[in-house]
Amino acid sequence: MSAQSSILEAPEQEYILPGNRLCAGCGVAIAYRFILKALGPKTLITVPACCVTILHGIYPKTPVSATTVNTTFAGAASSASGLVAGLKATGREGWTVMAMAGDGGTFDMGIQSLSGAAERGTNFIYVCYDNEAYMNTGAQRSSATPAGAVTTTTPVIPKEQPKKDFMQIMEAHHIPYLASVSCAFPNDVYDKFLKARDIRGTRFFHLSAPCPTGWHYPTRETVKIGRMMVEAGIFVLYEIENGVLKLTGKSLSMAKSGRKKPVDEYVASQGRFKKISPEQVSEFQRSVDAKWASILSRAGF
Ligand SMILES: Cc1ncc(C[n+]2csc(CCOP(=O)(O)OP(=O)(O)O)c2C)c(N)n1
Ligand code: SF4
Ligand SMILES: [Mg+2]
Repeated sequence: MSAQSSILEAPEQEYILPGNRLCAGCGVAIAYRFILKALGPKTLITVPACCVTILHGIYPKTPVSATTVNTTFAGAASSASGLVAGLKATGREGWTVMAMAGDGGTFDMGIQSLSGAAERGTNFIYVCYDNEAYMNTGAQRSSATPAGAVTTTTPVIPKEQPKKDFMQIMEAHHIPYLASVSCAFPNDVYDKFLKARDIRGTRFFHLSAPCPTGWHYPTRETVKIGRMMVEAGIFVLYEIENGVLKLTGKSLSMAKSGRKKPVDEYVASQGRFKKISPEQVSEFQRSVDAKWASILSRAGF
């Protein structure tokens, strides 16, 4: 990607009006605002059951000024496939179809419809916003929850299994564009969605979206926590276009400077890690370091 846009270069047009039902400090809303600015007015959205359904509100009132389908939990990609087919059948051109689903609705429940749509090369954007649990129903563990986190279904012994590497799964579908983005870096979000809008075929985004309610940190710290994730290499900002991986933004400057923070400060910043064992922290650091080294080597560092 060329030089990053300044946040001030994003259009003034807002597609999410002030006032919605998300928790204070929710990370999803920051990114969603810039996603919609990048995609523009000819965007059709489909949202399965998740916190973003709550943002969209109860029919007929909504703070989002884009036409949206509220679909079944596992059905985001099949619903998007139907929208794409409908546009084609009725001869409507120039529209972007986007599915906006949570980690539960993607890593777990929606994986089969997403895999099918990606294999067919369906012309749409799929966004998995990852708050690392089933938050809308009270923070149950998902396969995106990191090891060491307490959730309402791992309340005594924290989750033991590591987070699923979903980008690798999506890359195996050989789709033209995949990217990771964080709500703490909205200019990176804006630039990547602007680029993805004009690519044809299945485009996949993994969006890191810290959640004060489920991660147990003060609502004012969402951006700080999101930045910590990137600065420790826990969440790496990159894009893969036709198989070529490029680091972007903060992750690119970290690779150039050779500086990466340890995971300790991140772990200590959230109540969900209050029962993590020293062995789990060491394993967390080891797996982050291994992944960082492998991404750096792929990016030519
Ligand atoms: C088949 C089915 N099972 C369970 C539910 C209940 N349900 C609604 S939202 C949700 C959690 C969604 O988690 P995720 O996709 O991670 O999104 P988040 O709530 O974290 O934004 C669940 C379990 C449902 N709507 N449909
Ligand atoms: S539970 Fe988390 S992701 Fe859901 S609205 Fe609240 S802060 Fe946002
Ligand atoms: Mg979730």
